[in-house]
Amino acid sequence: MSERVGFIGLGIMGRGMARNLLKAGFDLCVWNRTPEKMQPFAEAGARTATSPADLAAQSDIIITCVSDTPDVEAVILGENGVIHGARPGALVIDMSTISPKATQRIAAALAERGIHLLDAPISGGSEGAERGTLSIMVGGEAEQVARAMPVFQAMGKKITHVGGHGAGQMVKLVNQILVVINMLAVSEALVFAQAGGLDLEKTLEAVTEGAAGSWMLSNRGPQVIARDWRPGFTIDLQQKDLRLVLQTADELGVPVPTTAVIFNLYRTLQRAGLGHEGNHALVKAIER
Ligand code: NA7
Repeated sequence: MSERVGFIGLGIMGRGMARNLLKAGFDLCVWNRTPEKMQPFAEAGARTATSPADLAAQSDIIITCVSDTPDVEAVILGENGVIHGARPGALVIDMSTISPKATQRIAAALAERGIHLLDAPISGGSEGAERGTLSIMVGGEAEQVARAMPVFQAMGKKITHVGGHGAGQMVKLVNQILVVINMLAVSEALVFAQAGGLDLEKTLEAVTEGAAGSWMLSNRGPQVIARDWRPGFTIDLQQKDLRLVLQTADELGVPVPTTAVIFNLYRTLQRAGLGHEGNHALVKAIER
């Protein structure tokens, strides 16, 4: 019999991932801070919990997908957190993007109770979450990665075990450096094209299949042209990830000059009240 799965955090990413677990036939329990978001899952056959501890008491594998480091600490280690309901031998999988160092601290706190942790942050945007095609970068013990594989396969396409606790988060930060520099490239190129009087759709058509092609250009380029700022991933969360990159780079003593510039461009947009828009609204920082 497959293990019972609990899912905490039904946001833009979490809702698609949890839905794919249901579709794959997992016995699923959900909890979300704003309870209304649990309603569609209850209607689709999931159980609902009254707190993270209550969810953990009903689950063998507990997945968290919430915003930032303090939020993961709250739902796992806080009052009514997962740690107060999970049994020894349970597996917690954190799929949020948070600090690699905090991940190691959470793993140690859980290990004292005999509870396992994997860090398994994701890439692929809301589209990837809905289609079950996420890239999942996993840190933790090999035995637990093997245990989690059926769950990962219901949500993702490319699943890579990259090292011990926190290594998944480190690889996710590498991913985010690549994402934002690609985003800046798309932004700069499209502003330049528009200033030059080009037909933007034709321009995209001409360059997408060549050496300049990228996921960002194919998926976000058309959205930028349509000035559709609905988020696959919000500026606020992108900013959070870049803060994690800058903090970690500082600890490692390594320069990340372009990422630092983009961090500040996103800050400009947050100050203009655009933090809820998609990360492809970066183009607005160049247009201004
Ligand atoms: P969203 O759409 O902003 O959703 C965030 C989710 O996290 C949402 O369910 C929130 O509950 C939940 N959340 C946030 N803070 C808390 C606290 N303190 N306690 C409980 N629940 C909380 O983010 P995404 O789905 O795009 O991304 C989630 C993670 O994956 C993030 O780390 C990304 O970088 C990658 P709410 O509905 O607001 O009550």
